[in-house]
Amino acid sequence: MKTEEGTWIPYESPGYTDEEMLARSAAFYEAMDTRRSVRTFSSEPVAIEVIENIIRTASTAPSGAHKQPWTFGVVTNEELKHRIRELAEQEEYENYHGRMSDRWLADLAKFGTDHIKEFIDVAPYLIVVFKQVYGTDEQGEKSNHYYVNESVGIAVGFLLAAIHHAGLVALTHTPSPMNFLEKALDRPANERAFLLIPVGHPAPGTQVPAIERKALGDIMFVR
Ligand code: IYR
Repeated sequence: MKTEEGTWIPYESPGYTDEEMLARSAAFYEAMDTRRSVRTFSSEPVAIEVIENIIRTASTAPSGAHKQPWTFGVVTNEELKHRIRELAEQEEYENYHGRMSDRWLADLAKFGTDHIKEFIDVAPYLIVVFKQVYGTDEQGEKSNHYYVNESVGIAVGFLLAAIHHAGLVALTHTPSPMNFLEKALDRPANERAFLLIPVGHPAPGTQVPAIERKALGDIMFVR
C-alpha cells in the first residue's frame, strides 16, 4: 500500500476479546432486530439536537472517494410539510391508480398502504435525503462523485439505525417520482431526492404487520 500522499493517522482498534465480540455482535443484532418501519406517528415533539446527532451518525458512512455525496433536509415547518404531503399524495394517487402493476399492489396489500400520507403532516420531522450526482469545488467547478447510490444508501442505513437507537421510528418513503421535493425545497441542480423519511415517536397504539425476516440460511452462504 502507498502511504506517501496526504497525512495518515493511526487507526485505534478497540481490541475486544473473542467473547466480547460475540456478546457485542449478538447484542447489536438483538437491538436492530426490534426495528420496524412505522406508518403512524405521534406529533409529540423531538429535540432538534437528537435529529442533528442522527444526521451526524449518517455522515459517518463510507462514500466513494470520501466525497460524502449527500444532503439531509430537515423539514419541520407545518405549511411546508403540508405542501409536501399534497405533492406526495398527487404522485401516490397516480401510483396506486394505474402506475403500479396488479402484482405490485398485491405484494403491498399486507402493509395496508394507499395514497393517503397523513404521516407527512403528523411526524415532527421529515428528513428529505438528497444524493449529489456531482459536486462543486471551491472555485465553483464541477467535481466528480462516485458510487453515489451505494454511498447514500449506506448513509441512510446508518441514519435508520441511529433513529432506532434513539428510540424513535421512521418510514423509508418513496413518493415516486420524487423530483417535486427538489423543487419544493429549492435544491441546487446537482441534487436529486433519494428518500423521504418521516421521523418521530409512534402514535399511541401503533401496530405493524406481523411479518418475518428471512432465516440466515436463506440469505447467507459460506464457501
Ligand atoms: N411509494 C408507495 C408505494 C410503496 C411501494 C413499496 I415497494 C413499498 O414497500 C411501500 C409502498 C407508497 O409509499 O405508498
